[in-house]
Amino acid sequence: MSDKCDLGLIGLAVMGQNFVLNVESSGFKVAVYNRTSNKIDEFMERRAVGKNIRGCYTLEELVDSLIRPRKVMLLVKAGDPVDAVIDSLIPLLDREDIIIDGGNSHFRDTDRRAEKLEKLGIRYLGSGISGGEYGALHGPSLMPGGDRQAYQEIEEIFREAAAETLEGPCVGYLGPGSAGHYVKMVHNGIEYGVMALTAEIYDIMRKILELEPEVMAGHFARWNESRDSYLLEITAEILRRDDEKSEEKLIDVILDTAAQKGTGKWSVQDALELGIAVPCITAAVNSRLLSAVRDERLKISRELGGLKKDRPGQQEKDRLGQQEKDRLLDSLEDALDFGILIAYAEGLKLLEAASEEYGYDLDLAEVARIWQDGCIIRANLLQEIRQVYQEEEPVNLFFSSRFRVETAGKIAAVRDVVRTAKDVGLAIPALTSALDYYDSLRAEESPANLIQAQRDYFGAHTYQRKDKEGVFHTEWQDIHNI
Ligand code: NBP
Repeated sequence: MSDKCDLGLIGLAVMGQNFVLNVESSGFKVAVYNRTSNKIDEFMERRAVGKNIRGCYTLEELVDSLIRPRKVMLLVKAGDPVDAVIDSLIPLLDREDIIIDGGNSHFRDTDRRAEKLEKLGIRYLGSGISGGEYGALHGPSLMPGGDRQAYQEIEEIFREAAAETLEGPCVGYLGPGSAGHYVKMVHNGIEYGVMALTAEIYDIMRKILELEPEVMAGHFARWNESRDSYLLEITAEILRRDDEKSEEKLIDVILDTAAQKGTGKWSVQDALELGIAVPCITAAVNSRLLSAVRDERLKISRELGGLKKDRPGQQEKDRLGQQEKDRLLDSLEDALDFGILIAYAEGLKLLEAASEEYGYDLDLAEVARIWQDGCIIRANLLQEIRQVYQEEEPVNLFFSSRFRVETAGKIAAVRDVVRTAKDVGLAIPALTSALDYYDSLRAEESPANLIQAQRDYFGAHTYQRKDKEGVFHTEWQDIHNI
């Protein structure tokens, strides 16, 4: 038997280390390399001890230790590091060898790299990986795209490493070029949406319902019994956790500013490029931006902050009674379901448009299947979403035969939650945007007739009419006689 390795892995940070151990545990031999060599020592002396893993201290050594055609996977920081590693690998690789970028690369970078490598005869795959540290080790959701033949050659490794559901491993070839990284980007966009919605529901629970974290945790955990959503599950766990450094709950001592690495923003940017509205996801990105300007918020809130501060005397008067609180709590459950469905609907609409524009030829039922386990947005809901796309081509996910009636049935509760929050001045942008998305799409008439007229008024952009074909212009004012 050859002592050569099945896979070479570059980048021994959180994802790399765990993914290597996962692949090795499935019976493959892996060679590893990291730019900073003490991380190789550390890994080899601790987590890799006794395993079929070879530590390599140069890229030459790594490449020489691989079975041909060589399969080299990168799990390094997205951006310039990926180009730097690829440039160092090029002189060492032969035609037909395969490079797999498993990081969160921007899809346009993936297309650029694939094009460059194709000219050299090196095959390229861009693969999204979701599931964080735990998923990388125990089974992530893998979203590969690029050279189809190359995928077939690494398929066995990916299938063994991926999370497993009754419908098979959470991996599948998604399409050419940057299809895999695009799907991962949108996965993260949806993730932003679901996280923002969950945070807004938590905010209502603490500021309007005045619940303790432990009690909120109980509600999230109960709601999650039938939903099996990873993000709801961890929300309940987070809310229960005591702080080790104080007497408080940990959630109460964590600073209220959220960072972001880019995939949410990229989803919104490309949605705008493609002319696809993703308001709930956009609101989630904006929420993080607004949370980050803490100094500005603190200054303004000193004068204007606090629920109902702009309506003095109302605070006590309008405090909800127990019955109203119970009703609101029930509404929150429906509102969260609704918001989450809209976040998925927006993401899937974006994928539909991108598939068309970039020629990915995505199978949305397969995308939903791959997201069913291993990833951050996994939830039972994805089984239903998968069935929708197996059975029909819905004009919108929320309007599919499976979700249409159910969604309409939740709307009164959503309006109740939005109204209550707005009334006391609590910002819930993701849920409000989700509701606006729904209301915009169910409106027979939009107010864009006025916008057409305004554009024609100041810019002679012309307008279309309801009653006649063609384009029209009105001389709204006689500019020569003003
Ligand atoms: P990081 O994104 O923190 O990257 C650290 C790794 O990149 C280290 O191995 C580092 O080597 C290497 N690196 C850098 Br930085 N610059 C380099 C260069 N110029 N040449 C070679 N190597 C370089 O690691 P991560 O959190 O494990 O994530 C890896 C990828 O997976 C990223 O694209 C990330 O966005 C994506 N991802 C992460 C998660 C997660 O939960 N963390 C989840 C899903 C996807 P060094 O040790 O020498 O500095």
